[in-house]
Amino acid sequence: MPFASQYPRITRTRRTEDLCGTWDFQFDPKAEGVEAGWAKNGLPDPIDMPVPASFNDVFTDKWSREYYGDFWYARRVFVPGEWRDRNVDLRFDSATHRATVYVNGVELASHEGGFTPFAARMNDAVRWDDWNYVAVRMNNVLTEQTIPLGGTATMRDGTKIAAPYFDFFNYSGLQRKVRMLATPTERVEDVSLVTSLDGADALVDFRVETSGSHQVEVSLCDPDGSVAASAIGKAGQLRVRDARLWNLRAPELYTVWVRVTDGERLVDEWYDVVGLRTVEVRGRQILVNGKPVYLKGFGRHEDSPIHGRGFDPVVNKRDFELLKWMGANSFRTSHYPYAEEQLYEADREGFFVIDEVAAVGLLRSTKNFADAVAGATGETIFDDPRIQTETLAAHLQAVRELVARDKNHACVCAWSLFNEPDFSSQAAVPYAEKVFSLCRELDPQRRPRSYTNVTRCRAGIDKCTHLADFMMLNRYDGWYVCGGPRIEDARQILIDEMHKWEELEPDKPFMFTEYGTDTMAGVHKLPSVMWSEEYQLEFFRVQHEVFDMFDWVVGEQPWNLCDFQTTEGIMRVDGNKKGAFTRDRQPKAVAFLLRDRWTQIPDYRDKQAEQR
Ligand code: BDP
Repeated sequence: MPFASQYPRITRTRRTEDLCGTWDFQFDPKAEGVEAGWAKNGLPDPIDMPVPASFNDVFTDKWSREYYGDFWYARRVFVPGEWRDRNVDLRFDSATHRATVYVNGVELASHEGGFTPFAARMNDAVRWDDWNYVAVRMNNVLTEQTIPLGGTATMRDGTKIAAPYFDFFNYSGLQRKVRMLATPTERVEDVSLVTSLDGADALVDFRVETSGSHQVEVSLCDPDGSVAASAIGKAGQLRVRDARLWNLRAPELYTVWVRVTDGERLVDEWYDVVGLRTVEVRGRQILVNGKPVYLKGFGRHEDSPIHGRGFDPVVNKRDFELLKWMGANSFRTSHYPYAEEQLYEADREGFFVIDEVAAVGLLRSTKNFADAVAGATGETIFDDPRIQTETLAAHLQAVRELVARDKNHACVCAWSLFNEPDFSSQAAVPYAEKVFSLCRELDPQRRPRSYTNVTRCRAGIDKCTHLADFMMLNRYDGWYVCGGPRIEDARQILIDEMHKWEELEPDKPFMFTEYGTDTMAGVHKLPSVMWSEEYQLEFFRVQHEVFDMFDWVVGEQPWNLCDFQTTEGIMRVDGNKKGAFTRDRQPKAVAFLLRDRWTQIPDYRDKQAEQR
């Protein structure tokens, strides 16, 4: 598989062609397309489908929205003859959840995993200076051996629908950009940058991989465009004097240029926009550039009406504006890697991103919406041998692709390697160790690693806390536990648990990565009841009072920024309603509460010093 984690750029040696727009589309419920020659002869009965978008919500019939199985995208692409001596690749920013790419009927590449990019090299199949037929066979079925995990429910007439092990709709399709790239055959393949600080200077260690042996030049331009440092060689160190650092909500950005040269001749050139900063966990604090931070923000989803999970720069922009209006400084990419453009935006806005791999659903429970799975058997999911082999392999590959794609982003300050895994059994430990150590090995910046701890694995039950560099808690005391009139019990349960954590993990910072209540915008009640805006306010006040009692709680990210679509069921009213904003991005009362609180809490905050 050609290397695809590098973000596509146009430079003196590289070209890109945008392939977004209208594609042909067809469902293939009998999985007959390959044998019937659809890849070569064309889709027999296609409809128009916009790319990028989830296919689901453009339809007006249920069968199409819920479609679960094989489906195809196709279009014609003109490939210029002057690209003959280049590598010409089709680059898919994502294809959910798996895809096989054909050009003129020739199978070129397959990819598994719906949230990371891949490329298909066209050269061997292409007709130069001519139109070429690109067909993509896709499939959106999830199993216990995929990341994320899911199952299948079969209806009486044999129709299959998704039974995801997670609480978001199984949106599918070509949900992000598709481009054709022309790059030199000898080219920059990979770049890794690691910043350390030396007084007012930044030291940037670099490592470059190329597909040849010509000389490599690396230079760093400051935010004004002047060269701040440069060096020759595939590895080395740049010293940036009086560096302008990337800080939380006060980012400065440099441009790194990587060139391959043959004497006077430029062989290849690629650039990236990067921020210089350090991030580490020290004692019970998370430090950016050596200063303790307090994280304020949300768990989010890539989700909006009609587009589903389709990349939408307008919705993304609105979300960043909402986050800034609230005084937030961070978010978690719950529960899958987000579009690369979102990370570049976070770099530019100075947000601390907890970058999550799509490992959600490693838990057998009805709360996890796993209709396909019987209730608690006493066995945990990690006791299953196929989880320990095939699922682990898929998980490790997802970590590889995530770290390769995102390792140079300044905004990516931590990795979330699981969402709410069932770490209650010892069998989880060797699995989790492998995931944690692979991430450490691959990340040149050695960022802090964690996972979100689920309520059923409260303090003392979870067997993997020793692996996390900091702890992330998802807690719903006051919603799933002791809701409504019992909210004071919920407060006490949470306080008791925090005291227990204090004893068990006295050296780690903690943050809350989920807490919230489903709230129907516009439902009001005095005194409050669950689902009303007043109850959401009451719940948040209680949570914040508890967080403020502990100086080692260094962040709060409620669930969720916005209401979002889920599968149907008795727990959800047209989706999950825990947003501080509605799905169309308008505030509930709690948005004002959070804004009042967060605009008072500085981004850099030494809570321990405050409470001494
Ligand atoms: C947690 C999950 C999240 C759900 C949330 C909820 O991490 O995906 O949407 O609970 O129940 O279990 O709202």
